[in-house]
Amino acid sequence: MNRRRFLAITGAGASLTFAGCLGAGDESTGAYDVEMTIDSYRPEELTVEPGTTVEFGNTSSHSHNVVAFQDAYPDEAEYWASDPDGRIGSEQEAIDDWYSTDQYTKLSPRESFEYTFEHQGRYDYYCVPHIEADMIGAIIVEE
Ligand SMILES: [Cu+2]
Repeated sequence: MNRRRFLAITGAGASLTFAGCLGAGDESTGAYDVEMTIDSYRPEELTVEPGTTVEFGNTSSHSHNVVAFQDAYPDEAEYWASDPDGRIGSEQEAIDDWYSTDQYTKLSPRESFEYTFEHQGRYDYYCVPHIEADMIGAIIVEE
């Protein structure tokens, strides 16, 4: 094994160890741009520049998701949700997904997902199982 390869493997191991330190219920690690607590996103509103990748991380002991309100995003943007493979194309599909056996959008404790916000404007989102607890958030993209 050459040295560069060894360093690459060591690096991956180090980040895995770090992720493993994020205990359930630890709600203020600062490890993610937006954290999912037991029933809220923190911060509830986040302002970023165009092209910023935002990482949403579940630091609670409950499962959550991140689902865009239909049409509550800039005209140029596409529908988005916590489904990295892009199988979810509308709010209704996201709701149906949560109540199906697929749950593509589900983020279990200590899981995270990233989304890059390219277009300026406001992106409102919520958590399907916790909408009644007002688990809603917004990403505001501006220069
Ligand atoms: Cu939730």
